[in-house]
Formats: sequence, structure tokens, C-alpha cells
Amino acid sequence: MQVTRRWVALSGAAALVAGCSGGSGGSAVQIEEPALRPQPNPRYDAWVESFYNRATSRGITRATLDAGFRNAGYLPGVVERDRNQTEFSRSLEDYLAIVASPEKVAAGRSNYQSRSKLLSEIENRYGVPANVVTAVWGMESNYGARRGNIPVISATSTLAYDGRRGEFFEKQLISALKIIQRGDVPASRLVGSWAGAMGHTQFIPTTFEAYAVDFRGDGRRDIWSDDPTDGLASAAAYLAKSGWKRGHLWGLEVRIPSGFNTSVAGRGNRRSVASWTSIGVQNAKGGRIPDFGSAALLLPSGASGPAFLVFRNFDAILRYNNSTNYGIGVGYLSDRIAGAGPLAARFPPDKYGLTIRDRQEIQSRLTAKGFDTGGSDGVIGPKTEAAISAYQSQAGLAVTGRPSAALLTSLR
Ligand SMILES: [Ca+2]
Repeated sequence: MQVTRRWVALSGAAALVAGCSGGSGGSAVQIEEPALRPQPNPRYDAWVESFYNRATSRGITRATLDAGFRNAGYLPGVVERDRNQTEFSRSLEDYLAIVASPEKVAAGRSNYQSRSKLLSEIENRYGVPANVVTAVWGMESNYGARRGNIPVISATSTLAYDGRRGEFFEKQLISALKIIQRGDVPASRLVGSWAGAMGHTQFIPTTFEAYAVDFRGDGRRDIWSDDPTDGLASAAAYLAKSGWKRGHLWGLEVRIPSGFNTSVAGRGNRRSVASWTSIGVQNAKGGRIPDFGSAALLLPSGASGPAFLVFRNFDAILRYNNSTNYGIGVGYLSDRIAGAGPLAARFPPDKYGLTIRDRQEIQSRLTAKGFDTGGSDGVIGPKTEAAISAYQSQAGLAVTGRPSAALLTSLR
């Protein structure tokens, strides 16, 4: 993870972790996990005292510091999460199955319609289409359902004190205090993820400072409220400042001819649309490829999987989170929200030689036999692996915890 990233840590991926932090947000939230309640720590207290001096020299008043730290404290659960972050990359197929699941698409369409007036006002002002803003909202906080309820002063001061990424989190802490000082939100409502990502669009404090907007001009930039107005406008403002071009697309799914030289794929190789079409790249859903300037060809699952041609607006999305999966996730979800169907191309079999349908069948058959896989989305996670192991053990098979064609046959 790069600390310079605007969406700290898991961002879009936060929505990928079942039961991840978050919650209903709002002001009177209950933190149930004991490790996420402040715990006595004299060394943390001493650190806070020394921090007071540094903060004062950065323009934070004593009154703001007192308000900010009144109910703040050391949160061991936050350090635990910071230590246990695992760097792994999901396949695009798994990623899209989660971030653009049928439920997420349905919820996106419903919000896109019910918020259409606000979203078109935002689109008019910043030039970012309503469906794209809605998709970012879905990726970041599941349309506001997972805004996070961990006090930001506690979380960022704990991580600044802890020191593994101390400098970065001290910057976040200073910014968080400035937010309180300016009166955007009272200290009691300054909540977010364990890593300090806040509100509907999970801005970290420094990003909030630089990009959040007060859309209706009521004097407060409130991305925490149940009302998503400022949150959605802030996401659009951020995309616009990141170079989003009004009227252009993020990209689209394309088809490549057989025998295509895949070495031309990758974000680093930009060509004109005419140049791509001259070597056989076609719109996957028929018709011509719209021309929004130079474009890169992405083949995230190799030559036999879905192909994408991405324009400059794709790079604007990546300013949020510099991950190709994230960019395609936002783009694809935004298309689905606006009414498009699923991808035209199928994904190739996974490393186990299984298609998503095979994996879904394994999950539903395990579930029917009483081994809980936590759903049948075709994504093999720890729950499915445990269910496979339990089944294998009961059936007298070698316990691998891994899906396979033989496992599927055995389940049938
Ligand atoms: Ca406002």
C-alpha cells in the first residue's frame, strides 16, 4: 500500500472484506469490538502530550486539541488491523464479482434513480456523470451503508503514536483536527474507517482538506451526514480536479482478433483509437469505438479474457486508487448502473481450471450439504476454503481446502 494514496489502505477493497469496519455511520454509534474502544496506555498519553506542542505550532488551537482528544484514546484494534493488512491481488473476475455483484448493481441503480436530481446538479457543476459518481459511492461505502464508525482522532493518533507509518498518520491527525477547528463537523461525528477514511466517499483527512466541497453553501463540508450531498459532490470535485473530461467515457470493453500481439497491452502504451482499430480492436458490443483521444488496451486476464480500451478519464479514476482493478471496477459498475448488461466476454478458467459457474456450483452444493460457504458468488475465500476442508474431511478425501474439478464431481 502506498501512503500517498488518497484512499488509504483497502478503499475499494474495504468493500471486499465481509464484515469489515464500517457500520451505519452517523453520530450515536456503538463500537462493539472491545479492541476498538479506547484503552489505557501511558506511553500513548505521553505521545499525545508531545504532539500537543507540534500541533500548536501548526496552527491548531488548544481548544481544538481539547475537543478532539476529549473522548479519544489508544485503540489496539486499529494497530492490529494495520499490522495484519495482507497484500494480495484478486483476479479481476473475483473483484468484479464482489464490487459489481447483482446486489451492488441493483442498489446502484436504485440510488441513481432516487438521487437523480442531486446527481444531475453535481454532473452539471463538475462534469462527472451521475452514474460514475454513483459507482464511486458504491465502491467506497456501499452507497453510504459503510461509512465507518471509528473515531478518526483516536484512529489516526493511535497509528501516529504506533509509528509504523507515523509520519503519514500524524499528517492525517493534523488535518483531522483542522476539520474540527474549521467547524465542518464536531469532534463527536468525526468518524471513519480504522485507517481514517471518512464518510460516503472515504476521504482521508488530507484529501478532505484539499478536495471536499460544500455543495449547497451552508458553511460546512459534511461528508458524514446521512444526506450524501456534500459527499457525492466532493467525489465529483475530486474526479474533476484529477482531470476528468466532461463528455468523455472512462473506457469500454473491446474485442481483440485471434493471434493478436498482446505485447501492445498495458497502461504505458497509448495509441489513437484509429491505430487500435487498424490492428483489429473492435467494440465488444458492436458499433464503432468512440474516440476520446489516446487510449490504452488492458488485458487483465490475458488474451482469452475480457479486453478494455481505456481513455484519459480512466487515469482520473486511478487518482482515487491506483489499481487497475479499481479503475475497471468503477467503470464497469458505472456502466451497469446506467443500464448496461454484463461483460460480453467470459473470463478464462481460474488457476484451478474452474470457471465461475463451476465455483458457484461448488459453493451451492457445499451449502446444500450443510457446509456454510457464506454465499455462492463464485469467489473462493476463507469461508469457502474452510467448508471445502470440512467436506473433504467428512468424505474421507485428502484435505486441501482447495476447489478442483474432482471436488465438483465428488459433490455431484
Ligand atoms: Ca454543506
